[in-house]
Amino acid sequence: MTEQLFSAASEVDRAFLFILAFAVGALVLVTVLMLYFTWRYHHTRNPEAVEIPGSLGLELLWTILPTVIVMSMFWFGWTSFKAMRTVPEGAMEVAVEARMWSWAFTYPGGKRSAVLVAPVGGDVKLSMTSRDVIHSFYVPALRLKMDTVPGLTTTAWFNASAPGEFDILCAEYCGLKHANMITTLRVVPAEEFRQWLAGTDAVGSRARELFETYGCTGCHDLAGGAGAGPPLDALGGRVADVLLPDGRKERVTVDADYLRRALLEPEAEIVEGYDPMMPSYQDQIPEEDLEAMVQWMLTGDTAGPPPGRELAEAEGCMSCHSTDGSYIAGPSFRGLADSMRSVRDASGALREVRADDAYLRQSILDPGALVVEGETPIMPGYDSLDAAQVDQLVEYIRSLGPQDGAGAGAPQQ
Ligand code: HEC
Ligand code: HEC
Ligand SMILES: [Cu+2]
Repeated sequence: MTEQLFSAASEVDRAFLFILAFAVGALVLVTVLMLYFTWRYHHTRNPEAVEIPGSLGLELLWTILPTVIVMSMFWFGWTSFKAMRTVPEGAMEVAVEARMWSWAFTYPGGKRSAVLVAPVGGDVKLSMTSRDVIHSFYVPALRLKMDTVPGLTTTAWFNASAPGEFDILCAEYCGLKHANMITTLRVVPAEEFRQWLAGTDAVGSRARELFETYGCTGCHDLAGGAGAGPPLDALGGRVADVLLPDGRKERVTVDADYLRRALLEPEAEIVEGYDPMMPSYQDQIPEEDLEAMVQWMLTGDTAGPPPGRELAEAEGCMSCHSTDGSYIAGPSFRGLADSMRSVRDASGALREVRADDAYLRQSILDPGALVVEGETPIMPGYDSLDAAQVDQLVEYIRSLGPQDGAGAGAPQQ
């Protein structure tokens, strides 16, 4: 069995093993008896059928024995069920919202996240619901599975005993991208959790990890120190003297575009005083990581990713929309803004519209009003978002293009 990090879950394993043991025992017993009887009561050995009028002893045995077995199974099941149902006093309540095809977690104080973060040894109560169809919240490591039902709040709780990252899955088939409905339970030490919840943890810690993963820290210091390359922290707004390939010198202000170029075509601008030894990372870093790193270099640890990006992640937009032009289950956000869209209105008439802010806003709040030609109208309406949040999302989509005029990805079914 997989790792198990919830004490109440050990009772689930016990109930499971107990029932399994009896099931295997019954299978073996019945099979052996069946073979024995076939042999023992074969008509060559037993030509005359005998009528047995009844046997009180046997009848008592096969009534009482199964009753005891079934009741003990019930007892094991009941005690483990009770342990998992009885939420301890003072548990931290996290709201779980399922939708096609993502999970969103809302913490006391309103912080939202697309991964479930929990403190080691802390009691966490989950209040779950669904925005669309029935899903099922399943964490194998916690032995915890609970349906999320639209219009209903179901609850569960856990107390994770060890730090680490564990899978969260949807265990109820819920459409096209059901298998993508996965996220992570991240169990962290209590202090780290407190910082995460307060938003004062290094948002940069993910970006910092990326700089390690991609080997940047071999040449660059992240805290202003010297290295083979310039330090990478808080570059935003700084002025850099660079050499162009033709030998001219230029002064540039460091912004997101400049940093992207520095990673993708480092030879285009060489920072004065350094050797041109930085390798190009063209096609080697996924867009998402690239963006996180660029963002970190601009602002350092103090600020997170743009609010629109965070919102889009927390609201689950990313389970259907990509940011790199690829197709998931809807048009990509890349290059979407201001491109021309073929859409059908409610009457089914086809027309061309420009994806301006008003169109993007309407697409988020009331996606059924204009459906992109060739797409299935599976996008849920996000009328629970307030105007400022919708504006953030629109601004975020706008920040993703159009850059190459290629327009958003078309469905490739
Ligand atoms: C082999 C060493 C090496 C590696 C690995 C390396 N760089 Fe560089 N990097 C340099 C050098 C040298 C320069 C300065 C010369 C230039 O501009 O190309 C530089 C310049 C830069 C600049 C421009 C800085 C400024 O002040 O204008 C950025 C941004 C940058 N690197 C980011 C990265 C990132 C992010 C990674 C990892 C994905 C990375 N580098 C990996 C050596 C490296
Ligand atoms: C369940 C999958 C799904 C989710 C989740 C989802 N969308 Fe969509 N979205 C679609 C599909 C499919 C379309 C195309 C059909 C249509 O126009 O309704 C679409 C269309 C759009 C459009 C218009 C695109 C175009 O090409 O004109 C925008 C803008 C958009 N979505 C934004 C969002 C945002 C922002 C979120 C998160 C708050 C989100 N979507 C969540 C599936 C989804
Ligand atoms: Cu699901």
